[in-house]
Amino acid sequence: MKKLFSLFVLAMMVLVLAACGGNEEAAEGSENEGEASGETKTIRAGIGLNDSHPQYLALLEWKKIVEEKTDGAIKVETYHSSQLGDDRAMTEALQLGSQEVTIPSTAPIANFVPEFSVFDFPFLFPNEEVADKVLDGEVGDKFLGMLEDQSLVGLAYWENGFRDVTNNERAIETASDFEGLKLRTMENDLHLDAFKALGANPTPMAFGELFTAMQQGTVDGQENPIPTIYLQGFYEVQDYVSTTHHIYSPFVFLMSKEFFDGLTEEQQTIVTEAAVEAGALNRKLNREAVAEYAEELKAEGMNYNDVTPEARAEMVEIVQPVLDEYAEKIGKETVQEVYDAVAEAEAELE
Ligand code: KDG
Repeated sequence: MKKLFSLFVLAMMVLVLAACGGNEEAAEGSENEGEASGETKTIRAGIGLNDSHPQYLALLEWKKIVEEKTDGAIKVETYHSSQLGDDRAMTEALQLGSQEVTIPSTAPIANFVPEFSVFDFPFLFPNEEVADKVLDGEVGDKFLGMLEDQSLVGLAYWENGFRDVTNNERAIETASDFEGLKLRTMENDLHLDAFKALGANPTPMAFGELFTAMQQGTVDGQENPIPTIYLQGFYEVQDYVSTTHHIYSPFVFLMSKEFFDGLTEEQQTIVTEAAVEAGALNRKLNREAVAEYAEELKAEGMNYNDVTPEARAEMVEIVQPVLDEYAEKIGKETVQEVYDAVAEAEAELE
């Protein structure tokens, strides 16, 4: 009898130890938790543009790479056309951990990290090649590092593109043509102040509300890159498009820091490298599209005019005091670092 009882106690001890060991494995942190339990991690990725835009096509490529390279350990759900909210709301959702990825322009990011406004300095980047060099280099990395204090991780820079003005009043030939225009801008104080200096009457608005505002005449116009103007059907509610090219607008591929930190090192490398690879596709598709979509806008009946370098130079002069004011706010050294990186990139590309 005694022997039987000892065997029973021994068996119970073995069972209890096995159960504790299993819990310890799962408790070592989410990186093992997932593997131990084999659960799939789900990424909710939302953007403001629609499903025909190069940004969304590149996001689908990112999804494909990540799901393949993680053998399905990570599943990506993609949402377009502000289905998960506007840029600011989606960025806040990443901070709260209720969404994992969004890819806003740098302009709304400046509401979280003010230094990002420097990338929206009018006429900062002379062309895409210089923008790529600066953003993908040391300076760009330094700015991505600033996101971590906001519970965000910046994985890569993508391309929104050179912004042009559309409106229903007149062609923008010179700076004086901005006078009195009710112009929608992104939610960024620098954009507002720069267009006020040009004589416009700017109003900040989430991207998802813009089409209706133009349709109802709440605003006379807006400014966005040609691919967005065409693919979002702005030609249906706008008469004039003028290639001011006043800002080169980067996107930043943002991930929730809480979610990123919960990935294994291998998964962190996969999502980051995939963001760079899909970003290259985004830039390629965006740049290939501009000339074609410009022709499409003319075919849709828009009055299309190219703004001359002289007119742009006049606009630069007018907005310069605004840039000097923001350089003080952001930090003159930080702004100078970006200017130096632009000059260095231009010299290297000559
Ligand atoms: O999701 C990206 C959009 O929000 C982007 O197009 C932002 O350029 C933008 C705008 O004008 O709001």
